[in-house]
Amino acid sequence: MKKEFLDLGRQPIANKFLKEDEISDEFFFDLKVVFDEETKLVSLKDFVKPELMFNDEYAYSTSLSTPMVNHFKETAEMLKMKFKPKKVLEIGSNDGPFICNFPTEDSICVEPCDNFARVTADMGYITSTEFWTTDLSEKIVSQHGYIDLIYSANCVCHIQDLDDAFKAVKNLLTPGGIFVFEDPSLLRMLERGSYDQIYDEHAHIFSVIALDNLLRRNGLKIFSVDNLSVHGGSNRIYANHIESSLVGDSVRQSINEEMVFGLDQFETYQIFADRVKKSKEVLHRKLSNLKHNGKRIVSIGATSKSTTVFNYCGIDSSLIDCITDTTPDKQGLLAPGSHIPVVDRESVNLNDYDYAFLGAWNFKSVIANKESEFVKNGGKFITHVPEVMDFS
Ligand code: JHZ
Repeated sequence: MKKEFLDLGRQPIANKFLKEDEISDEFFFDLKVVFDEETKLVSLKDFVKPELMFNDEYAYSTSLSTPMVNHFKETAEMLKMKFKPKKVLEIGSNDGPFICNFPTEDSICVEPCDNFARVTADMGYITSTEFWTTDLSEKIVSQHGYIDLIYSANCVCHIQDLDDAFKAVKNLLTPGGIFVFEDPSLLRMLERGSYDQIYDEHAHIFSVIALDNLLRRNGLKIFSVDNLSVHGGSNRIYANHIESSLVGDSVRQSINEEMVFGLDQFETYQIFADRVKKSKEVLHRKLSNLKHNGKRIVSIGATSKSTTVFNYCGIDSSLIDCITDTTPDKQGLLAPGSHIPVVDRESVNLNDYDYAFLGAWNFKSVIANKESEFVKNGGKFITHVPEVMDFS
């Protein structure tokens, strides 16, 4: 049975930045979150049609983020060294920062956002633009054979039908093959109060407990877990066929840590929901008071996460003048739902502002280093993670 614990209100497509004339047709849905008593999986109550989110206008380009490019290079090198894969497939390859570390002739990309699929196809990789399903995995087996490393980052949690997705992996893996995927950690989200990990694309936020249940019922099992710091705390899961005997200590440790926190109990989520409601009130009050006292506020990073925060907390351009973002495809457009203008960082003098809200709080230290001049001149950052606060 699925039990609802959190209502984040009416929300738009988190990565659909708008032109002025698109405002009147903007799509909104109810962002509610449920806990499944049987599998312990946390998911959105109502999913958004994948085509509305993942299409040829998808704005999030991984290659524009230097820390993430480095992360994927290191990950690829580590996997090559440890597992020596001959054939690799990536689910949700975006613009290729992971797959570019593997030879074109032995690697396959799956990427339904056409704008990014074209990038990896131009790099020479076979790229399917279909969503990841058992049908697609059967086609790949018949055309290209079995795969010994299936990798995916920040994409499995986007897949609504996980049973089908995991069956598709099972179909395609060689008997000794491995499935490695990383997504935001539910435990870190609950610890940090980072409810903004929840938005349309994140159909689920994973605990290791829930993944173990779901993978096992589809003939796979987890043999190792790495806790990562990226994206505000993620888990990298290593899975293989259920028949293989290996299960490392990291799996038991992660599950144990989650059990101690209570991730298998509905009450834990009710406590989290109360914290989220309080965070909303405090953030709105803080920004309103600052504005009332004549302070100017900018936001840094037009993230999917900030779409959730701004729409849930009722923050718009009456409180925040603009959002700076390094992604050219977001600049000159309006942020989803809040309609706060997104501008190039270079077009803004941060010294004109008193406060900068961290939409990309996961890059807090990178941004604080880059913007040390702003702090020297008396500027302060605001974040809502783990609590609403300002700092310099
Ligand atoms: P970032 C995306 O979420 C979407 P988002 C997706 N659904 C997902 O799962 C996660 O990633 C993993 C900008 N920026 O990485 C660049 C600056 O402007 O937190 C990006 O637009 N200045 C696939 O959108 C954004 O902030 C800077 O100095 O929440 C960061 O987005 C830096 C460092 C970034 O992901």
